[in-house]
Amino acid sequence: MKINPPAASPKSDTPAMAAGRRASGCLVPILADQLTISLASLEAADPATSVVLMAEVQAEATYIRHHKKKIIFLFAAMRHFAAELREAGWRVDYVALDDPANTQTLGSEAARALTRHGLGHVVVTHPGEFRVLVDMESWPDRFGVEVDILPDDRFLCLTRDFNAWAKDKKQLRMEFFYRDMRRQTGLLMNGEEPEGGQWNFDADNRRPPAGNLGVPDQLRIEPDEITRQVIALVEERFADHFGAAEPFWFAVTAGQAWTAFERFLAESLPRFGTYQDAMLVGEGFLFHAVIGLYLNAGLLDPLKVCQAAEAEYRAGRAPLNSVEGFIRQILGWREFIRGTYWLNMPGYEHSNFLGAGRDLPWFYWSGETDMACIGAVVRQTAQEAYAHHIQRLMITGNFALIAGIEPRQVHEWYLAVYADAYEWVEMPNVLGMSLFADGGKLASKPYAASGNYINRMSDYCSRCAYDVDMKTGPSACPFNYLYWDFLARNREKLGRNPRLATAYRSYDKLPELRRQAIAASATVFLDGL
Ligand code: FAD
Ligand code: DLZ
Ligand code: SF4
Repeated sequence: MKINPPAASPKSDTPAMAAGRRASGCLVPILADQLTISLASLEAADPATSVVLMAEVQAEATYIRHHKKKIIFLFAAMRHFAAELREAGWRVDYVALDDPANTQTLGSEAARALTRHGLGHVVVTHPGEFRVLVDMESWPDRFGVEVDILPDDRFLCLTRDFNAWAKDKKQLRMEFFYRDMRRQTGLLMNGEEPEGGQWNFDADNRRPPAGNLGVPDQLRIEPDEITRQVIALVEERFADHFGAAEPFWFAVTAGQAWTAFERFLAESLPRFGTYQDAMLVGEGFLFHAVIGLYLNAGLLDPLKVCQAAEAEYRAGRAPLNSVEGFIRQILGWREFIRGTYWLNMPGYEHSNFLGAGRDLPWFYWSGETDMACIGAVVRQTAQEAYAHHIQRLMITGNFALIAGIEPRQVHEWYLAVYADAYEWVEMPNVLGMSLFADGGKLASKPYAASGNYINRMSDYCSRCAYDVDMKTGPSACPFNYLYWDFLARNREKLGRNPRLATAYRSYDKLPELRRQAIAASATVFLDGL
C-alpha cells in the first residue's frame, strides 16, 4: 500500500479529485485542530459513502500534559463540530475519551474505524505536528490501506510554496516574506504600493501603558450542556494537569469565535497597534485579539480575519498602524513561523545553539517567585491558558534565555500551557524567536533585555520585591545582571553578531569591578534556582 504523492493543487491531490470527482468510500480522520468545514479532506471525500472519524484520545492529551482549559476547549469544540458535520450530511464516527472501547491513540483509533466500517482508503489533511505526520505515514504498512495526505490549504502560504520561496536564500527574514504575501493577497495594497506608503508601522506600536486605558472586557461565552460535560470529564481525568478549568469562557464553535472576533474589531483593534507591547498587572488581554486558539483549531479563517480588519481601516474605524500591525502578525509572522517549522523538521526540535542546560525552575509551574513580572505572567497563564506575545517573549522567554534554561524544557512548557499551542507554531517561536537556539534561522538577534525594558513597558516593577534600578547585589532586579552575564557567557557564539555590537561595546566599557559584581550576582542567583 502507498501514500499518494501530492499533486499541483491541494484540491486535486487525490486521484479521484484530479479526475474531477470526490473520493468515495474513505475514512476521513479530523484532528482536534482541523475543525474547518471547508477542510481539504472534507472537500475531497464523498459524504454519501465516506465516514468522518473524530477521536478524543489520552495519548494526545498527555504526551505533553496540556493545560486543562486547552483540553476542554479542544474536546468541546470537537463535539460541537461533529454535530455541525452531521447536520451537513456527514456520517461521523465520534469516539469520546471515556468510551470503553477507545484505544486512546490516533493511529489505533483509525485502525479500529477502518475495520468497523470496512474501509481501505484514508483521506486526511496534513497534520500540524511532525510526529503525527510520521505516524500517519506508517498507516499504509501498518494497516494495509491507501493513505492520501492533502496539503492544509487553510494556510495562506502552502508548505511547498514556502520551501520554494526559501530555496537558495542565505537568510530568511519575515519582513521580505510578508511583503510578498501582501502583494500576493492584495491586503492593504494600493495598486503596487503598500497602503500608507510604508510596509511596516512598528515604530508607532511601542507605547508604554499610561493612565487608565479603559481596556474592554473579553466576550465570555457561557458553556452549554456539551461543554459542561467536557469540563466535568477533564476535571476528573486530568485533575493533575496545570491550570484552572474554570471559569471556562472560550468560544467552541466557528460562529461564537467570529462573534468574539467582531467584539475585538469594534472595541480593541483601534488601539491594538499602539499598545501591542504593553503589559499590565490584572489586564492580561489588553487590546489583543485572543484568537490564536480559534485560528489554530480551524474555527476562524486567517484570510477572512485579515480582510475584516482591513475593512475597519477602509471604513475609517481603525488606524493604519493598528490594522497593519494586526495583519502582519497573521499574514506575516504566523505563515512565516509555520514555513520555518516544516522547512527545518525533523531536527529543529534538538536546537541548542547556545548550549543552554539549566533545568526549568519550578516557579514556571507554581508562579511562586519574588520576580513580580514572572509571577504575574505564570499566574495569568495558569488561570487563562493565555499570555500575549510580549509577555511570552520578554518575560518568561527572556528569563529562560538569559538564565540559560535548556531549550527542550522551555519548549515543552510553552506547548503545554497555552490554549493556542501546537508544535508548528510554538516550536519556532520558542526555539527560534525567544531562545535563539536555532542560531539565527528565524531571528537576527536574541531578544534579551534587562529590567529597564520591562519597567518601561509594564507596571510590574512597582510591585516587585527586587529593585529595578539596582544593577547588582541581592536586592537588584535579576534581569539586570543576568542580561550582561548572558552576553559575557555567550561571547564566543554571539560576539560577532552585528546587532549586538553596541551591547558588547557597552559591556566592555563597564569597569572591571562592575563586571565582577555582575558575574558574582549571576552565579549566586543561578545557583539558587
Ligand atoms: P494577537 O496579538 O492579537 O495577534 C493576532 C494573531 O496574530 C494571533 O492570534 C496569531 O495567530 C498571530 N501571531 C502573532 N504573533 C505571532 C507569532 N509570533 N507567531 C505566530 N502567529 C502569531 N502563537 C501561537 O499561536 N501558538 C503558540 O504556541 C505560540 N507560542 C509562542 C511562544 C513564544 C515564546 C512566543 C514569543 C510567541 C508565541 N506565539 C504563539 C505567538 C503569539 O505570542 C501568539 O500568537 C499570541 O500571543 C496569541 O494571542 P492573540 O490571539 O491575542 O494574538
Ligand atoms: C492537543 C490535542 C489534544 C489535547 N487532544 C487531541 C485529541 O484527543 N484528538 C486529536 O485528534 N487531537 C488532539 N490534540 C491535537 C493533536 O495533539 C495535534 O497537536 C494535532 O492534531 C496536530 O495537528
Ligand atoms: Fe521583573 Fe525585575 Fe521588574 Fe521585578 S524589578 S518585576 S524582576 S523586571
